[in-house]
Amino acid sequence: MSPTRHPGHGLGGNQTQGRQSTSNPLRGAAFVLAAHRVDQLPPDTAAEVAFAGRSNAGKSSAINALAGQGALARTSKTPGRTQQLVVFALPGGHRLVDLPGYGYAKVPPALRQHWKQEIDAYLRKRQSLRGLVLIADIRHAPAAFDRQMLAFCAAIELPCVVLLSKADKLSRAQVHARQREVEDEIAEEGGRVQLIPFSAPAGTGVHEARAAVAALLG
Ligand SMILES: Nc1nc2c(ncn2[C@@H]2O[C@H](COP(=O)(O)OP(=O)(O)O)[C@@H](O)[C@H]2O)c(=O)[nH]1
Ligand SMILES: [Mg+2]
Repeated sequence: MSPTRHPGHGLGGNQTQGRQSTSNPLRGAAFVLAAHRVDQLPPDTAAEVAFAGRSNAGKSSAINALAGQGALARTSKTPGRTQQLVVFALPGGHRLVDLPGYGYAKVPPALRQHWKQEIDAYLRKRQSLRGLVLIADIRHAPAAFDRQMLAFCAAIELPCVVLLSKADKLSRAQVHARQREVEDEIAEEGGRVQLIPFSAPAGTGVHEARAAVAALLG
């Protein structure tokens, strides 16, 4: 299968560069392509930050909140919809990459294996990759695959930012308690990890997460 390109978007054309673009470095993000294999990605130049997480964790919602755009990445109430590597270009030539969501039971085993291999190859080989943003529902213990991602990042010394999503579902006290628990739950995977309680609808952690992504991109 060949990568799909959106006709209306591209590296050059975006109309969102207004006054706000100076305060939000991710504001001008624009869809470039959706790939089925790592070798279909754009040239491995400049800097890239990848977004990973269980299906339905809130990955697309987080990308939209960070970019300050309502419908940049497609959100869904149906888990398992995004089974592609979706690339967004930033005005400065850097990129955000939405990795396929994992852990969705209804994905056929062969396809799941395909994506496991592609994510693995992507993390190992992508020279422009500067960091990973892992999105995990604050209410749940990190999944086995979340832990594998964290351990993998630690092993290759890739900085990792964990967005503890759906923080609006908990009280402020519960959010703080869960943050400390997750710190313990992921401690054994090691590595440089920044934890940020996050809510797309409430805007919690959005500025902090944007700053973290911008810092990774350099
Ligand atoms: N309450 C709440 N719901 C969220 C949040 N982020 C995502 N959701 C909802 O969770 C579902 C999955 O979100 P989506 O961004 O598509 O998840 P993805 O599969 O990880 O990309 C959708 O119904 C979203 O509206 C959040 O921070 N708070
Ligand atoms: Mg998604």
